[in-house]
Amino acid sequence: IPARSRGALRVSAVAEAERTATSSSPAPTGDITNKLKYLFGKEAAETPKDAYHGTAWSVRERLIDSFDKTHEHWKKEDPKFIYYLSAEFLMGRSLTNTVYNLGLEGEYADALRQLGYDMEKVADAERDAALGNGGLGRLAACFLDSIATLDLPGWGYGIRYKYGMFKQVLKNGYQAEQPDIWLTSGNPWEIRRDGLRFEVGFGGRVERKKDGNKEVTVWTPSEKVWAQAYDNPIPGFSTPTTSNLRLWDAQPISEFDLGAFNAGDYDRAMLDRERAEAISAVLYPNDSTPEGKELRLKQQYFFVCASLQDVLSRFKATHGTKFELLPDKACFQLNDTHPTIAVAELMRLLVDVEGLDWDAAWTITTKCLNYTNHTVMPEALEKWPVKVMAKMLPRHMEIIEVINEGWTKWLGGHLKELKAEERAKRISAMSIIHENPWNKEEMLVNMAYLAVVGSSAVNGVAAIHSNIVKDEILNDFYQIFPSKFQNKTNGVTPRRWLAWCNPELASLITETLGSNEWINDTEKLSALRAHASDPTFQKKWAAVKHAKKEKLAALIKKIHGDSVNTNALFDIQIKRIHEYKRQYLNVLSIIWRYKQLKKMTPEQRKKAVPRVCLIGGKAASAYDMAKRIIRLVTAVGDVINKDPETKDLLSLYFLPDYNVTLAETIIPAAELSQHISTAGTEASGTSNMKFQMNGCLIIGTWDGANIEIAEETGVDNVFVFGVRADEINQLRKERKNFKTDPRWDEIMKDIEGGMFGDKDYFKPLVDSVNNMKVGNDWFLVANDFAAYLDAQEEVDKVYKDQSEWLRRSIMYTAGSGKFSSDRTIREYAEDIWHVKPSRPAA
Ligand code: 8GP
Repeated sequence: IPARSRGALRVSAVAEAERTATSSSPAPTGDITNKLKYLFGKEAAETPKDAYHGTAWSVRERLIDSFDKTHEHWKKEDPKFIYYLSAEFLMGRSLTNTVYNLGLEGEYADALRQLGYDMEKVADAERDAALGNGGLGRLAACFLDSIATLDLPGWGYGIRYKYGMFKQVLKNGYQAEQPDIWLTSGNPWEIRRDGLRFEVGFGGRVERKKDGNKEVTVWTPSEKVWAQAYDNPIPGFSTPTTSNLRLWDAQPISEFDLGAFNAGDYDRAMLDRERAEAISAVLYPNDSTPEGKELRLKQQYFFVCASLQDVLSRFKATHGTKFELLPDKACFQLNDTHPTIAVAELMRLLVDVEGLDWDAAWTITTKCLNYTNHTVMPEALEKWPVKVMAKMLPRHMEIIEVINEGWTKWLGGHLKELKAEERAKRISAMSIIHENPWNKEEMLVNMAYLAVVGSSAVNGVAAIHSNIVKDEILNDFYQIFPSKFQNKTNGVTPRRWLAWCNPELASLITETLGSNEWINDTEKLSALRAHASDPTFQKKWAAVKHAKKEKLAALIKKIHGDSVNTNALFDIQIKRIHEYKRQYLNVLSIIWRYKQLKKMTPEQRKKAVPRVCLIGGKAASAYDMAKRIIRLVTAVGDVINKDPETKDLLSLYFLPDYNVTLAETIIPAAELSQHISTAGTEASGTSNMKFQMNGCLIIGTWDGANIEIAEETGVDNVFVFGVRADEINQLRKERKNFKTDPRWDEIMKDIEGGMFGDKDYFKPLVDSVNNMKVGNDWFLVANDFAAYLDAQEEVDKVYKDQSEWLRRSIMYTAGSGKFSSDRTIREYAEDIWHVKPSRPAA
């Protein structure tokens, strides 16, 4: 990070000097070497990894000071708190983000320089905290950054997975998964809270007992574990506030069975520990497909139970048993259905443990909880078999039954105007407990329905998605409670996703706008519009993009050993691999482009726009079709990249192990990014916002947040193509009469004929979009193919006019103000949480 950019990024040199002067912390150089000596037994930083460890443990202390001050302040003020309950937090790396957010970058960069290191190299030694799969988990991480930056009293709660998101490697072009062992060298960004732990039970029996003349319910679990708290301080930017992400680690109640050990039964001696630790061992590596595993339900209950006990115990310490005050002091956001068992758990804690009557507890519970839906994929709307729930959480199953009885009874009254038959149909359609449509023997608990009934507010994550939630997915409920339903369009933190990952562009923006206030007030970026057509500014803008492309090219060289043409258009699609996201469509168009280039004369080739196409993303380990798509990308790349005639004009690389850190290098370098899901399937998308902030043009469908991005950027600046969401149902019905494009037929024949090898392996892929008996092209790849090729042609045309391309690029950044997660969080705080900022003294 050049000194110039650092200067331009600073909040203000004076503020930083004041911070350093008032800080009791030792000078960083000495502190870094001290940490190395006393924590790692090293006399000096011999490697970047050593330098990382020394720096991180030193920065950690500054973070803890800020954390303590914030929490003392909040304890004194006792404001209402928001608790963000999420099974996933995709945090990425912490060092750079922490030093920048705390305004310590100058101090630590200087200290490292004195030790002979460069901050960027040192930061590279950190492993990603990858406790999430994709969009939903990364959104949670952005939200924490904004909650802290906006001084909102709030925490995240989740699971401290021992193994995070798997590491993806390519073996002969196929995805292979390796465990992500991220904690082996210790984690300087967490604090184990000794003694702060809660018991969590599973299984067992439920009994009614007499307590005086009152009947009480007693649940005696057959298995118990400790949930041990680990705090991960979350620094806000340009504020003294440091918030918290509290993660729970599962530990055995009894350390070790010495009796069994002495009797020679070593396996049994360790059994409890193993069983307990399994709960927080692995993040389920699924995006949009729930594993019907008991362990997953166990994980969900585990972190929800510990989090609610934790919040209630803090509440009681201040307010005793005045639980009617709870909704004024705490609210919980359920990040998708994963934490929905909170509805039943809060009822259990209030009724069984605290002795409240049912109705009072229900009023409190529904006031405290809110639910966000993140996907329309039906397979991801969790439903647990009643049998599984009753076995693992018998008391919760009873509570859900009582909730459902009350709910369906209330519904009967509410719908009394309807004819009996119609009423019964509606009630049955909205029952939280219902038959499995594919197996009439099995009853299911519908977690989304439970979340809606148990919450005050329900929201989708982009305007179109919130409408789909209202009009389709939860339409029955919307008709009953229209005012419960809201939209909260997603956002991303402009700190990590523009200022810190692209300091060169950030400096140029700061220089142009005259201050760096845009970092916390992204609406200010709109002033860049006035410069969009200025050739001098465009030149500077282009120079930054080119430098970032060089950096990405160096990474491609490191991974694949190839040098790519950095004057080519960098065309990128990075996201989880899924049929609905249609990486397949992208590859097909690359094949078509290749075939066209092959047919051209050398003269014609001179006029072609060169492209470097990059695709990255993980496929869920059990998602066979997604894995075939990855193989198709690598197979096509193998052919194209080796062709001396065209390789400077077209190359295709798969970037393995796509994660937060890789995104921080890829996004600033991108010129065109692809968001080409079948309309109506991508709830929002958030990488589209990151690309937009970094001045990357978008080719996309009229889907998710693409729509709002286009509105803010100017629809004419975006390459929009394809069928619209409201046409999808009809098109699916008419699919068998669809006449495919001749170019499509040609490519399909090429793949089937083995042009890229592996033809048997690709057969199911070809069938899935062509063979009515097999696949029916559910995601309408064939329908959008021709329109997509047209849009790609338009991309080439505009790219040839660099001044127009750069104008658009600047307009993207200028239009990205809306997509700061600060805006999103402000909306949640005002419309749903009713939580107000409370900033500690500096
Ligand atoms: C994602 C959506 O697919 C994406 O469009 C959206 O931007 C993001 O959430 C944040 O709102 N959904 C998920 O990541 C998701 O549903 N994951 C769970 C199934 C694991």
